[in-house]
Amino acid sequence: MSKISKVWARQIIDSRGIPTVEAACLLDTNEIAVASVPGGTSTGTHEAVDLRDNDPQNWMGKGVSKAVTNVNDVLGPGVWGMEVTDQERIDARLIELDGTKNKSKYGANAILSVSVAALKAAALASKQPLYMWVSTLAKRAGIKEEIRVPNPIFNMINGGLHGAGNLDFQEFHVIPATSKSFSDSLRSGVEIYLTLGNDLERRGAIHSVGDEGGYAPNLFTNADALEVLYESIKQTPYQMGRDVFLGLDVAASVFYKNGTYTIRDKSSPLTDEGLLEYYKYVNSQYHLALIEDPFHEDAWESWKKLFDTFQGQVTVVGDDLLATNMERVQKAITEKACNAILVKPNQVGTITETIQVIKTAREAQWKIITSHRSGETNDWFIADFAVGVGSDYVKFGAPSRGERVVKYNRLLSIEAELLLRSQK
Ligand code: 2PG
Ligand code: MG
Repeated sequence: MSKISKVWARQIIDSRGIPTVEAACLLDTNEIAVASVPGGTSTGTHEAVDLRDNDPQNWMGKGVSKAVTNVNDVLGPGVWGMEVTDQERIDARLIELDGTKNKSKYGANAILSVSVAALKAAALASKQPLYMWVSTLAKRAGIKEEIRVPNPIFNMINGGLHGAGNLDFQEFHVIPATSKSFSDSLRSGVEIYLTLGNDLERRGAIHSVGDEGGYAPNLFTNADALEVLYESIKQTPYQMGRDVFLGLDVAASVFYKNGTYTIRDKSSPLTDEGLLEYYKYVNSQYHLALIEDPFHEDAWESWKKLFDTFQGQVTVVGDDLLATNMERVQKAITEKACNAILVKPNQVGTITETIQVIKTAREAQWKIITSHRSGETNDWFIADFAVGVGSDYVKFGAPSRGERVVKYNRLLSIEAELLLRSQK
């Protein structure tokens, strides 16, 4: 038995230089765990509130000193003395203290920092690797999946709000076949990433990398990005449709305005029907394995139509649509709007609520994709979390940039550790 004796927070910066919250949880047994929270750019309107100071004189309005104070003055003292392995009670206490539906009083960033710091401290207290402790909690919640190292989804080209401003779609993915081990998948991801870099350089299109480590090239249309990716893969030993597949996170809410979608590939703005036709064309050319956020976050009818059209062929992933929110997940299950969820703990604000959402999605036979945010720190917690809840996939960006690589490398280390344990 270990009790929380103190929790405190501070402001640090994320991979884009934007402030974020880091919290520490000290136990009466003297163990201490530190956790920091990520931040998004293409944040859905249905996400829990990421509390910012909004003071233009400081940190360009992006400071989190209020969230830090909320941890130090209210949330931390609120969980002092609690048994650290009682994550469900700790999270229930945090939710109760905040008291709002969208965590707007103290901030989901403040609340999640405490929730994750407690989770990490509990793993130390129970003398288990973090992924095993997460698995214990997942089982406790009724999730049946065993621990597994998920398949990576690599974001090779960054567009939308994460790129250089000349591609509308946010992410162009390469997804290794699920039959591969994680280490083999990582190797193919890296080889394709480096080949793509050389190819873009040869075409005179390279423009450094975007927020998530994928290239942010000078290309003319979204279809061009898919074509370049396709051509690069052909130069590697990996066969498209057998060893690797393509995917898209369109993040369509970002370019949806006044009822239409404006993309470079078309001379005039598209209606929802027009955009669906365009996706059908793209799929006929590139055989997408998945498509995330194809329409804006409240276009339920269009989502249903697309899901119906692509059923069995393309995995349809809800990110902004679902916002890791139980009510929206339940609605999407009933309405048959998608069959996979992008899981981001900071969209909801506590570990317990995130696990409950995963359980509900699993019961509907959805695929689980555990995800980073575009603004990350070097905290690799999300890798252990993904393994512990038995995710099918992880989306941690390109195999480049420290804050992305630290998570992929953690998965390598877990893969090796699990092998060692199985041979004992
Ligand atoms: C997304 C995420 C992560 P952001 O849309 O899937 O890739 O981006 O963190 O900016 O919301
Ligand atoms: Mg997304």
